[in-house]
Formats: sequence, structure tokens, C-alpha cells
Amino acid sequence: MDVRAILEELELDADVLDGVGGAPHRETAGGAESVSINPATGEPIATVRGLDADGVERVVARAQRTFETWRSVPAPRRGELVRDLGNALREKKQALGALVSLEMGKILPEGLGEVQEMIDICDFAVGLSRQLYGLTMPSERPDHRIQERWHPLGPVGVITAFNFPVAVWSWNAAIAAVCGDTLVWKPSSETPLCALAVQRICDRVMEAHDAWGVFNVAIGPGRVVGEALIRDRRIPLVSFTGSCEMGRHVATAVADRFGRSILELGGNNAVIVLDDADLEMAARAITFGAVGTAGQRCTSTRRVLATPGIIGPLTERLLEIYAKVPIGDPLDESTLMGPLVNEAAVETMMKALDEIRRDGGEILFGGRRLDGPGYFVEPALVRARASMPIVSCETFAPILYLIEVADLDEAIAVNNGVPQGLSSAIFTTDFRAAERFLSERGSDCGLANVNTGTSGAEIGGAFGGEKETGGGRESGSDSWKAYMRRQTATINFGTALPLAQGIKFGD
Ligand code: UN1
Repeated sequence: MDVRAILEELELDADVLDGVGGAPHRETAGGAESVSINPATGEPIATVRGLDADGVERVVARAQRTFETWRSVPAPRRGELVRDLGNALREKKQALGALVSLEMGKILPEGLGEVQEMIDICDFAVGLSRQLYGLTMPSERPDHRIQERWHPLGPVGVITAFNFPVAVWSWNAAIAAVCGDTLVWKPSSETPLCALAVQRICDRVMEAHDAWGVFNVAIGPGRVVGEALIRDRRIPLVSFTGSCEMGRHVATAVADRFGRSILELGGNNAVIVLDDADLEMAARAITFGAVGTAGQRCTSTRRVLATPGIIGPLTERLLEIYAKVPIGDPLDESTLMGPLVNEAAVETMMKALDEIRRDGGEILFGGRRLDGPGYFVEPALVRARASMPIVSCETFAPILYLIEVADLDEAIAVNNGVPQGLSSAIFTTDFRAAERFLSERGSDCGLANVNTGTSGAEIGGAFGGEKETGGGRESGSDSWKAYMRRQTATINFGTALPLAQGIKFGD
């Protein structure tokens, strides 16, 4: 598919696109224009007009108005909207997956994988729409019962990052919609076209269901759109994905008005490889984790913690694999690693490598910027020590630190010895070691895997992490509870009025 065909298929073939949607008539955004760039060429793809402050106000007001009716639509019927969204995504999978590659730079199979993740969460949410269960508990009083009910919360603000320009929105959107919430989505300024394409798909589905205003996009700069969403008291929940630094700002601003936030912030994910591991499996998982998405997932593998008997052969194997990674156009079938997202990302990587050299780390392979247009780099393999300060930082680039550890105890200590706590993995054939790693004395991360890598989680489990990763949980399991408010109801079906705790009050 060439660029024109992709844009046409997704209804994005205008000279200037308005960065707004979710209403029957396409609105004018009213704010400043910005250009979306193809990171593989540095060339513009299209121009988007963002929202100004008035525009954001209109979108939030619409989400608020729609919430007043959407919350009373029976949940299984809300599920029907999400089922149709999943089906519409199936139809547009090729084009949307290609647009993700084009605008963000990840390779096509990963772009398609992202759309598949959207489809999967829609399926999950449809089932969930009949399972928003509350508990019933015994009352201490005769002829009473206590029951928990889950009610819709309100318009949810969703602020997403460039690296998963569509899937992370869908984790929030599919779940929030069946929970009876409406959404206002502020996508990354690097990937406005992906967001507009998704909004076009949502618009068609909302039209068919006469449910305008459930899904709303609000494109524009963070300081206009993002700031407005985090400070708006009509928005009881803000789901934010991005850096720890921005997450701290969002969490503080939202907490200041007693709002809730779901935070998916930085990761610094390690793979532990013990002497008894299946070396080939470990090497493949590490490569996918570190080189996949050019090291720009929050779940990317950044550290390998290997014991003395295996670190040598593992390093040799990784060197062999790294030397053969095809780097290039992400839409080309043979490519395994596309470009970084922009010039700033390349500079951040180069600065990190300078610091590594200065602190005595050894670059065993790669780390050069590639000549020519676009933001291409070689993935870097680095021999490092856990005590080097840069190793504790999340550098959003394909840099992998190889660190020797004496044994499982030291591996767990080093795994946990960073500020972030998103994902982790162990490769071993010793079930005692694997279970230790998963125990309360093991990995302190939100995700802990055995004989599979740190990235590429399925939507069925709750996704998120501890410490500076922010503590939020999204997508599967019971993450839906964050998108609803819990009401505890005590019901007296007797003829007397006994008080709890046996209190006598004037009787
Ligand atoms: C992210 O990088 O923000 O587990 C999300 C994974 C993907 C999601 C990553 N399913 O790697």
C-alpha cells in the first residue's frame, strides 16, 4: 500500500485535517497547524490543525453531555457498540496497521499487531459488558443485605504516547465505553494521523448506534489540550501513558482536585538468564525485547542479568544476531528494525552512549547513527555494571546492557534495584528458581514472565507496574474497576430498624 492509498482508505486525504471528531458534523479545530512527519524519511505526511482552548472546552462539554445518557444505556447494549468497533477495526486492519508503521516507524507486523491488540480488547470488553459484577455480603443485622454496585464514572481523559499510537487508547476506550463512560483522547503530537484514523472509524460506528460523543479525539499541544484535561473537574479519571517526569506532573495536578489517575510510566525491564537456561530461546526473546519497536516500548528489554556460566556464550549469540538485524523502511517486509521516532530520540540515544563510554561501559556492537534521511540507528549491545547511573535510567532507544551477576539472589536484587517496576523475565529450566522469581521475594514488577520476554503482553492480564511506573493497571483482568465508581448499598427488608455495631439509640 502506498502512502496515498493508506490515507485515502482511512479518510485522511485532505490538505489540512481538523484534529477533532466525535460529532455528526466535522468541526473546525481552531488552533495551530502542525505537520506529521514520516520518521523513515523525515518527510511530511499531512498537516493537522490542532484545538485551541475553546475547542477543548467544546469537546469536554460534549463528552459530559453524552455521559448523561450513555450511563443509562444497559451495559450489554453498550457492549454492542464496542463489538461493532472491533468489527470495523477488523475491516481496516491492513490500512490502520500500515499507518501506524508510516507515522510511528514500527515495522508492519508490529503495526498490524497493534491493531490486533485493539480488536482483542474490544472482544474482551464485549464479554465484560455482561460481567460488571458487584459482591453481595452478609449483614450483621437481621433482614438486611449489603450489596456493591458499580456505576459509570464520567468522561475519562486518555493521554497516550507515540510508541503505541492506537492500542493503548483502545485498552482504555473499549473498557471505559462498556463501563458507561465517555472519552476525550489526547494523542501524542508525533502521531495525530493514527488518532484521527481511529476517530473516523469510531465516528462511523457511533453514527450507526446513534451514540455520538462517546469517543472524542482532541488533538493539539500538551500545554493546551493535556493541561486542560488534567485540570478539568468534569473529568474524574485521567489515564496517562508517558514518561515518569510527565506522569509526576499529571498525578499531582489530578490529585490536587481529588481526581483519579491511571499511570503507565517508564520501565527499565530486565531479563535474567541463569546457567541452565535454553540459550537460543533466551537470545531470541532478548532480541525481540530490545530491538523490536527500535527499543521504544515501555516493556522493551533494557538489561540482561546473566550468571557466569552463560554470559559468554549468550553475548556471542547476541553479537551474531545483532550483526544481521535488517534495519530500514518499516513497511518493507524484510525489515526487523525501523527508525526512531524523531531527531530528539536519536540525540537522546547518542548522549546515553557518550555517558556509557565515559563511565567505563564497553560498546560491544552498534550504536551508530545511519547515514541518509530518517532517524535510523544501529541497536547497541553494551557491557555494563549495575552501578553505572545510566543503567538506572530509561533511555527510549535500542540500547541493551549486559550485566554479569553471581547467582539468582544477586539477579533479583539487581532486577529490583532500579526506580521503575514495569516488566521482568527469567530464563531458566529450574522450576525452583522460576517460582522464587515469581514469589513475594522475587521480582517487584507488575509483569514477571518465565521463559518468555519482557514485552508483548496479551490483553487478558492486567497491564502496568510498580514504583515509578506509577501503579496503574489497564486492559484485562479486573482493571475495569478503575473506570467505575463503587457504591455500597445496605438494604433493610424487615420491619425493625436495628443499628450496626449493636448501638441502642433511644429505643
Ligand atoms: C507500551 O509500550 O506502552 O506488552 C505498551 C507490550 C505491548 C504494550 C506495550 N502489548 O509490549
